[in-house]
Amino acid sequence: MFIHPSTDTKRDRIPPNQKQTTGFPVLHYGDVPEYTDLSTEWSFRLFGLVEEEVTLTYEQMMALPTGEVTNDIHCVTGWSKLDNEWQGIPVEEVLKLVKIKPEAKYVMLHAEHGWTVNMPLADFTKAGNLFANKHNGENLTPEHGWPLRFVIPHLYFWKSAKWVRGIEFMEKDRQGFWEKNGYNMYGDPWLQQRYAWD
Ligand SMILES: Nc1nc2c(c(=O)[nH]1)N[C@H]1C(S)=C(S)[C@@H](COP(=O)(O)O)O[C@H]1N2
Ligand SMILES: [Mo]
Repeated sequence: MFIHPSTDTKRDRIPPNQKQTTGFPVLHYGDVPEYTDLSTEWSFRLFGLVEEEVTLTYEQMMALPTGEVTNDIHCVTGWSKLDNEWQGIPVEEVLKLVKIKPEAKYVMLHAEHGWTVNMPLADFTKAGNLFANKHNGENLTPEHGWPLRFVIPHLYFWKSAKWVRGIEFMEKDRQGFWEKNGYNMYGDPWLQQRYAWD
């Protein structure tokens, strides 16, 4: 469960230069993936700096223990959406399947169509982060990331990869898709780390 230190009033939960919305805007680059059979068209790969790589089928991924997290979404384009309930597989459950090498300090999440996003390993492994298949009790819709999206509550929402298909463990930080296009390597909404120079 993610609880931000300043949850006393809603106003204190909106970072600088953000506006609250009650809708759920859809934002991404490229096409929404379509699947006819997840058992043959989908897999989840853990690779890079691990002792042994692992590839899970959809069935194997969905058989892992589940958890929940509540967060406030802060999109770098300026909208915030409070009190989102996510259900899915906690990162810690997925990480039990591999032995991460000590030199690994960053991860790159790989999503459908080659889309990527980077973050420090220490942020990725924070309690509360999960691979979600449900939002507010309903299955994710295709445009919001079905069948599986990452959710990292403490960073801008672009770090929450939709249609996620794998985790790469890395020694050095590398830019993901939006980071190559000028977004910040880290993305703390409270520090307004929107662009590379922030
Ligand atoms: N695979 C993928 N995930 C992505 C993106 C993307 O382009 N591709 N965009 C990010 C951005 S910029 C935002 S703001 C959120 C939007 O999620 P939503 O459409 O569910 O609101 O998804 C993030 N995850
Ligand atoms: Mo975004």
